[in-house]
Amino acid sequence: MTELKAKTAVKAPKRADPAESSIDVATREMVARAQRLEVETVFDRAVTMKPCAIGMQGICCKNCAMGPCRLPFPKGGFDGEDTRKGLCGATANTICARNFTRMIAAGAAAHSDHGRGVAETFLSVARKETDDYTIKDPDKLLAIAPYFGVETTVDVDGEVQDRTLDEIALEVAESAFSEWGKAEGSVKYIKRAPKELQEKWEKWGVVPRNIDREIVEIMHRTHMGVDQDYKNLMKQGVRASLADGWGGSMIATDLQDVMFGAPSPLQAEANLGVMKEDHVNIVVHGHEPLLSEMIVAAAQSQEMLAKAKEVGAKGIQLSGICCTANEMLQRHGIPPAGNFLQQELAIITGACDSMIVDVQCIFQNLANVAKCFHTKLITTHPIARMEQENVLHIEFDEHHAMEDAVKIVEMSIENFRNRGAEVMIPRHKSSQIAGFGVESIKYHLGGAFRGDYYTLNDNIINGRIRGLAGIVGCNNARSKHNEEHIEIIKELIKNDVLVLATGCSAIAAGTHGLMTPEAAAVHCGPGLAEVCETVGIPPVLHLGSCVDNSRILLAATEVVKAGGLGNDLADLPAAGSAPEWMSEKAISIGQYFVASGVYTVFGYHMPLDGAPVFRDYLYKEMEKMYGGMWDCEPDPIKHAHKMIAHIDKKRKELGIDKARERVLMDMADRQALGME
Ligand code: XCC
Ligand code: SF4
Repeated sequence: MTELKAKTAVKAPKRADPAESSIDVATREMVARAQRLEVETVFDRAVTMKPCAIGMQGICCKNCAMGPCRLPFPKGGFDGEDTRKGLCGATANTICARNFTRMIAAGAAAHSDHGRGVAETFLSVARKETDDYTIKDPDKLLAIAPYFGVETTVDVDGEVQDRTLDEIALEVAESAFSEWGKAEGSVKYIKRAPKELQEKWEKWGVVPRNIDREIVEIMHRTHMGVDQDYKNLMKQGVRASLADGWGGSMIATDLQDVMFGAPSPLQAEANLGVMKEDHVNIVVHGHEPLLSEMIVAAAQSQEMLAKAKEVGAKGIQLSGICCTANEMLQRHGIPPAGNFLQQELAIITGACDSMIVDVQCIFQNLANVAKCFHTKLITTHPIARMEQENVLHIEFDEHHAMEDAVKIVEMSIENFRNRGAEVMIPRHKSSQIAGFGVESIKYHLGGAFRGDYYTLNDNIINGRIRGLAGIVGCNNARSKHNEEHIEIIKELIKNDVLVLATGCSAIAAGTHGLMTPEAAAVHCGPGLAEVCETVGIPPVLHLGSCVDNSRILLAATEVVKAGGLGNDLADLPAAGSAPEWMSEKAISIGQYFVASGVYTVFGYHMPLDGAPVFRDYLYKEMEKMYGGMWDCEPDPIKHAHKMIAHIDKKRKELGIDKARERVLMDMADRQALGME
């Protein structure tokens, strides 16, 4: 026994192979550097720790203390009846569906609690309790007011007059804030969906009442001994996911736009190479632009620049990780230093003077990595603290937001003095055009006279654009970093599918050079390349952070409204995908895509294999209800082609499959004639 112990003690810990860790050279370099410095990263842990085989199947129940009950699906299947039961009699379907809906609850809660914070801050703005935030985009406020039942004009003695912005803001803020807990009615933004889709939701009884209630009800229904019918459980799962996508997330996006401005296209860079050795490097990581907007303003002030020079730095380089990166990129052109799996690596450069985090997707291991360098790791949100003693907590409050931001920036500047000699920033970075949104797509792809999405629709109908794909979601240490994202996106654009990207997927696309207009000539099929070149857009449009998936829903709704492509999102030649998903938020997103009529394919793996009947319900039956359904395909090329096959099926149903053949033939003919 002691001998055995001694043996394991001397055995060197397994390490990841840097070349296998990522398709990105900067990431590989940093993984190798971490290993040289003996700093452990997620990549190493992924090779030493295997995922639990029972959990992978989605059939472990620990919802009461008579369990955990584990109901693995036997390798060879069942000879006769599936008699698996937990102590209480819960079937594999029930357990799997309970676990799945709880993932939706957690994901919807994360997005929507973020949204609540935004609504709360907007209420402070409207009540004039803070000067740090203002209304930067009054047009957006006027555009959303009607959905909250707020009039933008008033009738004075038979004359229509504009109401003041202050009045409108206050009413919108109060109405928006009440979406989380109102006693009656239903989530208001549901009315923004195409009519046919709303009717489906009514028919299946999944129109969300208020945002919080749907999440709470999942927790109730999945408590031991409550809902024991996977279909009924999923009904609630759908309802909560809609409260996220068409509720909490959509309100978050809109009110962020009102306060910080709706994004418009801009040029920026991406990847770890954006950090600068001779600058103070502040890396902001997490999800909420409430904080990062203030950090951006503080870091760009002359006063802070002067302070940075005092400590010997040439300036302040701000960059982001995960969705905070996307928020700062979309509105200010601040570059992302990386996506989810690159968070530890930004510190491993040795040049990260501070990493500021708020909520979601933050590795606790950041604290351990920060210990090996001079980096100050600062938590800022009351609901997200870390136990390690080297982590600083500076609580951020919207009432003195700028003050907090200045304090954080000053501390980062001061920490530049503590830089060690061991700095190594990878040289790799790419340039990209980001900053797209519903409004800017309208501007770029709208018709000159008819406005709206006419030109986009026209190009879909004539077949130059084969269809649309929403590629979203995380990285996952169980798959090679960025590989699935990039291979799937490349395969789609090669086949003339225009890609709308958000979250860490969008950062991957930017990092690998797919978000430049020039990428069209290199990677796209002839139809899509022609459209991109004509209107000057990249073949992959950056639509923002994960709450901004609501922008994809609204862009698709605009396409339906512009006409010629059916009456519902389910009619569109479109598909969704989360190639390297890991977060419960991705499950909520996937579910609201599916329930909105979108065929949605996840990569890696889904925790459903232990309950094939429930899995088939998601993969097949849901289509009959909502027009969209789940699927899973780890192989990136097959994954892309499943999406393309769905797009082609929809083109056929719309009767526009022939048009595409004609266009491509024309193009080939023209090429043959030397006209291209
Ligand atoms: Fe997190 Fe939003 Fe996933 Fe990236 S994509 S790993 S959730 S940061 Ni949202
Ligand atoms: Fe087991 Fe039922 Fe308790 Fe779940 S709820 S742990 S299946 S007894």
